[in-house]
Amino acid sequence: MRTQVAIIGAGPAGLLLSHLLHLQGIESVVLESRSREDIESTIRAGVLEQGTMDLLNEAGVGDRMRAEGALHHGFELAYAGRRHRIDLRELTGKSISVYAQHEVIKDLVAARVAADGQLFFGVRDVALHGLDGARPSVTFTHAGQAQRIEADFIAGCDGFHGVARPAMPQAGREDYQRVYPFGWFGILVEAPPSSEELIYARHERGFALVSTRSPTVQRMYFQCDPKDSVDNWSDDRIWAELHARLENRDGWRVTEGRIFQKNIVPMRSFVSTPMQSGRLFLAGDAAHIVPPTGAKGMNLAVSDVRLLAAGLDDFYRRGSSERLDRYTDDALKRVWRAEYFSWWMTSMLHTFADASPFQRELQRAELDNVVGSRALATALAENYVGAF
Ligand code: RFL
Ligand code: PHB
Repeated sequence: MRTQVAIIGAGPAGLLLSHLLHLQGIESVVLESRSREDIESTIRAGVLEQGTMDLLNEAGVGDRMRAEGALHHGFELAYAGRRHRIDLRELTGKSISVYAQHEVIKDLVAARVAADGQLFFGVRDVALHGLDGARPSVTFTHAGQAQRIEADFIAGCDGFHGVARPAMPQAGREDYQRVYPFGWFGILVEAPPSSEELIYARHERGFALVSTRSPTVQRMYFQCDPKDSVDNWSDDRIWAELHARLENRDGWRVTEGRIFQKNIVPMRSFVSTPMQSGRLFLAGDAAHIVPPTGAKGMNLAVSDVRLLAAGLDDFYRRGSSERLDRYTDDALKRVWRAEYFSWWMTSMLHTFADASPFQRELQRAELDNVVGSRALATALAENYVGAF
């Protein structure tokens, strides 16, 4: 088989790249180890920045997002019994949308299928070859058959645990990492929204987040031990913990409902550089991870592939590799700002078991500063909507 760009991974990065390339008249093949049903039902991110919405709209895959996603013009920071609104629209002129990542995946898969795009699901044994030459290739197994794709370029969009990053030549690589001593316990609940906007709450017992998915399904998270097991958490224990962490002076309470999914996610910050080597380019979680507190992961995957698609367009249309050569530098500017913001939000809102009383007071003072200073609230809002 022969194509222009072989794409490994059908997450937001791989699928959107394939779709953008198609709009530019560039051929690609997407290889995904999971099934279509699996990628279309895995619950992950929920918050889309305005720039992500704009790109999905421009690329013609925003119809369902506009109809079913919920536009949010602000969110709340809750601590010490009080809720404080961060008015995103007033502070930045921009808003965000809450639209589940697996819905974005469904829209992108539908667009690729409608355009007769080549997608292979359930592939095994993906291996990369010839990365230094002008003719790299990928071998894999599909439906029991050994296959080989020759390509001009390979895009590693296969997430944090994929094969593309480990295939990079090791000389000159630099990885940056921080693993947090906590995780997030996530639940999906059958209930109406408890609040019109997302609530990020800091409490002595730990962080909690009230988010949403639809008028009938809600998404909530609370800080937990990353080694804990969902089996230790009965529904009653979960609700007691959420009520405790969301306690407040105005009598507001989170609305309970049937919990139909529980999971625990670890938290890390990670950046692997450079994001390219020869004809191999990494995009999204394959190159970097942020803790979810800043809601940046999927948005970064989208901004990486926007740059990569533009670089490939220049290469094929004008024969210029200048933009491709700059890909790592261009992508990392945004990546590091998002890394900083995600670390900041995480540090400000979670409890750290080893924090001294002094550090705990500083954390509260920092929140007082953010909600009390228009300048700091604006900086927070600009980062949250991705206005950089
Ligand atoms: P993905 O989505 O992990 O997709 C990679 C795909 O590659 C496949 N794959 C392989 N395929 C072939 N061969 C191999 N050897 C392969 N190895 C892996 C995988 O099966 C998969 O389908 O990476 P991508 O495209 O870079 O997208 C990144 C985002 O998924 C991620 O950053 C976000 O989900 C992070 N995130 C959030 N991001 C936001 O922008 N806003 C949010 O509100 C938000 N909330 C979250 C989040 C992530 C969370 N979890 C579960 C970590 C909330 C949570 C709880
Ligand atoms: C979500 O709805 O899944 C969500 C929202 C905001 C975050 C992270 C996750 O910061």
